[in-house]
Amino acid sequence: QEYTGIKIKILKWAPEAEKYVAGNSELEGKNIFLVAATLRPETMYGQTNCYVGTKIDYIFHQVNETDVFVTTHRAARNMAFQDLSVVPGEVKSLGTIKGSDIVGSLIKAPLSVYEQGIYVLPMENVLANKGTGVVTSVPSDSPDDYATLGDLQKKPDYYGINPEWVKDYKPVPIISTPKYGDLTAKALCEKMKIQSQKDRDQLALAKEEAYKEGFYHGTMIIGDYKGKPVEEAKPLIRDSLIASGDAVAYSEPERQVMSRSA
Ligand code: ZZB
Repeated sequence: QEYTGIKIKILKWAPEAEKYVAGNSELEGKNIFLVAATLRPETMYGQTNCYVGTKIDYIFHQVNETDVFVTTHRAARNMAFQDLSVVPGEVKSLGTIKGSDIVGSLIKAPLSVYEQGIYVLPMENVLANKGTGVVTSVPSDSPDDYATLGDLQKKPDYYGINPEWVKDYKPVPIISTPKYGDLTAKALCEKMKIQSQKDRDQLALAKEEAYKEGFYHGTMIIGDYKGKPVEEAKPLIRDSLIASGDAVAYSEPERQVMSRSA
């Protein structure tokens, strides 16, 4: 699986994370990024937040002289063999943190129209054994992200979040498809009567359909490749994110990827 690892900057850590980072001398002066693995780099304009699993352990690992990535340990190990470790073939851990301690951090995601910053939020279905365990959220085009953001907006107390972290964040029209208009995920969730992130089976179907429709029939309606088919824009946006230093290539051995049906 060939992912794009999106480098998300920290503008302000949540209190627990702040305490941890401030007390860790190895992290001092380093550029720390949450790294989200995506298959849809062309959707990065529409990022409204980023999800972590509250019970997942993340590690701070040093990828070069200046940069530290926050991912699952499993992703760090894969990255160590892909030129993404200061010690080739080895993970250089500078510490660990629980997802729940990162929730509420204010971050800056490359290309997102929400330039003032977006928040790290909890998602129930983040898989620890896929990607980096950090999932960037594009509710306009990802049904899972749309359903989860809806849950958080409807029941902030239940999910233990501050309503301010979700209140002003709406799905952004970024891709137009003939079947579903310019908010594909919203249209699909409504059509399939998906109420929440707990509707796993329906969400798996909606995701499949959103992928297909977006990739084969989508047109960019925002950004440098506005007017171009998604199929053409996708590799161009990926290359430009990597060239600007805002993303890295990250691939994952097939056998490690948990399949949808597993
Ligand atoms: C942004 C995005 C925008 C994504 C979109 C999808 C869509 P797949 O297809 O099953 O391999 N993801 C990445 N890592 C995880 C994880 N650990 N746990 C749960 N979800 C994860 O899944 C790849 C996609 O699943 C990734 O691409 C990421 O969300 C999420 F408009 O990144 B994506 C129709 C999908 N649209």
